Amino acid sequence: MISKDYFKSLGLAEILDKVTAAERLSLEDGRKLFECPDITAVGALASMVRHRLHGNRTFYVLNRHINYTNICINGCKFCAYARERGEEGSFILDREQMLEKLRNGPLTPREVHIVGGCHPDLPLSFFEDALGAIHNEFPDAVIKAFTAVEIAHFAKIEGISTLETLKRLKNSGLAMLPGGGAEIFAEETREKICPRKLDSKGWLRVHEEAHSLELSTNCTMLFGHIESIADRLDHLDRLRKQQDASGGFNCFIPLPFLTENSKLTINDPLTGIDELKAIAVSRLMLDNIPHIKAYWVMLSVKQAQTALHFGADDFDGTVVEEKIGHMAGAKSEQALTRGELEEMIKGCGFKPVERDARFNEIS
Ligand code: V47
Ligand code: SF4
Repeated sequence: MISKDYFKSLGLAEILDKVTAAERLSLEDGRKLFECPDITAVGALASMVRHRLHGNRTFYVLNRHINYTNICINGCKFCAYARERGEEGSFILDREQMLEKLRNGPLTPREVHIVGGCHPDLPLSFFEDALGAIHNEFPDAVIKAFTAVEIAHFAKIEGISTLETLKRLKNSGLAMLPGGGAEIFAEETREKICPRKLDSKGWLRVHEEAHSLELSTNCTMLFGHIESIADRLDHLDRLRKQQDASGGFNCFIPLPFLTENSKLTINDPLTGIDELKAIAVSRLMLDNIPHIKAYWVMLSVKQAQTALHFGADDFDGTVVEEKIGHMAGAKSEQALTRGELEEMIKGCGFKPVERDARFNEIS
């Protein structure tokens, strides 16, 4: 237990008081936390919040990722996954191929996570058809599909609004949106790393619309590239404000930038300590988002385990087949079994709890 005097010596006494009283932290508080030289003090504060919300429980889900295409018109600088149409290594999975992956996988997933690049001309009917078939054959699996960026792209191709696009996909079985595509909201930085992508306001608007249709969503932040600490805090603040307004974010996923095969060169790659601090500060700033995910694919399994002591409460899932992080150099496994997830969670002193995609506990 770290003493109050020690927090005081680090300039964090006021923040300790606010965290104890469950009061909202200011952006200035966030800056102090990022500047604090003692990561264990920041982690202890985040752990207080994590324990208040979830006790000793750490969640996991039996899920499966499906990436339906890597053909993408956006050309984000950091992305090692996307290819141009006709380029070697480009692919598209049709409805049957997606179904085959689900039929032949090692488990019956409770959550199917479907995302892909922004393909130049796949029509909305292609996705309605695929979701409808998956929903029909796997009615117990929650379909979490398409980032806000893809939703806005489908809407543009179809010449309809993003709200209408969401409604049509919901009618075909869409239950949740994943959190990808948020990257970093600060306009100047976003313009440098993903100039063609849906802008920040658009990303937040699509999530607001999803929330209005009672589709819950996740949110992310890509960090450790060229963004500043102020950019990170601004990002967390915009998410917190959106959550105050529309309330449908379930889980925040901090994504450390993986540098391999990326056109974005950076001077200061993240250390493990930087990653843990960003996770802890996210837990502390996002007082209105229930869950923080330690996404083992991007963090590595060992770092994800450590993150559970720095504010994270969800270990994500079995995943089965992941391409976005692995094409960018992720050294983590492709898949984990239920047994491995449970052992890893127990191994760091937490109680594993299986959840569904909406974080309902499965008994
Ligand atoms: O939007 C792309 C990121 C995201 C790299 O909602 C990279 O439950 C690191 O959003 N290094 C996709 N990150 C992944 C994602 C996600 C993952 C797991 C669960 C959920 C959820 C969402 O991956 C992209 C982008 O921000 N990304 N390239 C890279 N080189
Ligand atoms: Fe396309 Fe997504 Fe890669 Fe950007 S991050 S180039 S939108 S696949």
